[in-house]
Amino acid sequence: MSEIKACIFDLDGVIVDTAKYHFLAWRKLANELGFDFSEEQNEMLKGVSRIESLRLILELGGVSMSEEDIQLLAAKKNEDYLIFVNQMDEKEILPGVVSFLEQVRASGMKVVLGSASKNAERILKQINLIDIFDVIIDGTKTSRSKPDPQVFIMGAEAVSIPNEHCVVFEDAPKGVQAAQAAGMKTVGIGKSDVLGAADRVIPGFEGLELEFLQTL
Ligand code: B16
Ligand code: MG
Repeated sequence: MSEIKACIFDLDGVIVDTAKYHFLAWRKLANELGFDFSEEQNEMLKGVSRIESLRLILELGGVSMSEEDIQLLAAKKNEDYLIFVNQMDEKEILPGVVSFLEQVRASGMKVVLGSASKNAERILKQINLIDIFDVIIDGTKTSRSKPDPQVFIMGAEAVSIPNEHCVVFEDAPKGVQAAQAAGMKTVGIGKSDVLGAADRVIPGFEGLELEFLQTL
C-alpha cells in the first residue's frame, strides 16, 4: 500500500450531508431577524464553527448584538438543527462511505474523524457509525476553526502517525486549506471548481477502492 497510514474524514459533507440541515436552521434564524440567507451564502460556512458561522451571518444581515445574545442565538440555532439530526439514521450515510471506511480499517490504517462540529459524536451514534473510528476529534476538543490545521494535527497525534502519512477527505475549501497547512495529503469530496486546491477531487466514495490512495 502507499505511504498513507491514517485517513482523516471530515463529517458534514463527507460522511453525511448535514449541510442542508445547517442551512435550514440558519435560514430560519436569519428570517426571524428580518433578512434572507441563500444556499450560496451557506457554502462559505462549510467547515466553519457554529459561533463563527453566526458572526458571518449577522454581518451579512447587518445586525449587531451583545455577546450574550450571540451565544443565546447560537444555542437556539443548534436546537433547531438537532430536530433534523434526531431524525437521522443509517440511510443518510453518503453512498460508498461504509465500504471505504471498512477497507481502510481492514488494511490496518488508522481511521480518524476531524470535524468542526460539536454534534459529531451525536450524529455518528445516530447513523450507527461511531465504532469504526479509532479517534474522533471534533469541535468539542478544538479551540480554532478550519482553515487552522488544529483539528487534523490533533487527529494525527492521537493515532501517532506523522502528518505527512495522513490523508484528509474534505468537502470544504477551508478544510482542504487546513489539511494542507498541516502538511497532509488532501482529497476533495465534491466539485473541482470549488476544491481545485486539493491533491485529488472525487465526487464521492461510491465504487472507490483503497488502491486509489496509491495515486496520491
Ligand atoms: P455544529 P465539518 C462543520 O462540520 C460544518 O461544515 C459547519 O457548517 C458547521 O457550522 C460546523 O461543523 C459546526 O457544527 O454547529 O454542529 O457544532 O464539515 O467540519 O464536519
Ligand atoms: Mg465538511
